Amino acid sequence: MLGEICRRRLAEVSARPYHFSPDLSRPIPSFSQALALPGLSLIAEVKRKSPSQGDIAALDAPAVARAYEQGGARAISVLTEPHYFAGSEEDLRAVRQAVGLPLLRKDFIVHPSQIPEARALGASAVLLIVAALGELTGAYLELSRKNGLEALVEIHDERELDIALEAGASIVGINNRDLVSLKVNMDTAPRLGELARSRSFEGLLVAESGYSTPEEVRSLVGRFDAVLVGTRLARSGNWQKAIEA
Ligand code: IGP
Repeated sequence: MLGEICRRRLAEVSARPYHFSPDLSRPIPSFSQALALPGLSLIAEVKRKSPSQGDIAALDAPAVARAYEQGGARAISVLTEPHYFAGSEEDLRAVRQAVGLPLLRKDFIVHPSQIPEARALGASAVLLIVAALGELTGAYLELSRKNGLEALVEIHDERELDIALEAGASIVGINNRDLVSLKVNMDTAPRLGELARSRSFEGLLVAESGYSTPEEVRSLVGRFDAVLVGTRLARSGNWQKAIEA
């Protein structure tokens, strides 16, 4: 699945003009500071559909983001991939205008232009997927920093953890979902989180995908700095109540 999504995204991105010069003097809220606050931080995701779930909810991105913010989320993830996730660059821009929280551009970053573009649209951070970028992860991380962005470096196995650490990632996301097979294994995040700490990783750890019950989320307290939740919140309709639970 991942290869198919990335190929399509690269074709789309490279077919349009790509000269972005974000105004780096315009301040943006810090993603890492929001994640480092005491307790487990919630990154709430604006997600309309996905390859594994199909249609999730027909969301008005800025309205949902506002509800997430009022419910206590500390950062918001906005999917900008159009075909498989029904997101858009416009969603990111609209959410930036609607809330004060730091925003993560959630996309398949496969072309350098997507980085300055993310900053110009108001993101504080970008997702870098090691399964997609491989040994280029470090170069994309550097490009992100040059464009005033932080990066959530996503891994889902030991080999990818090695690449993320080697690249100098300071925020590591562990995805319970394997993006190639789309299968979820909820042991992945705790297992690799522990492994990262045992290799003296001192940065921020984010657990990603498949969290739906309060118990599952609570099991992360003390082990992770943040959790990324999409489907469960998007489906709930009452976002505030879902976040409080
Ligand atoms: C959210 P969930 O199971 O709560 O909807 O998952 C998030 O982890 C998921 O959307 C995600 C994702 C990704 C989507 C994690 N990594 C990479 C697209 C690309």
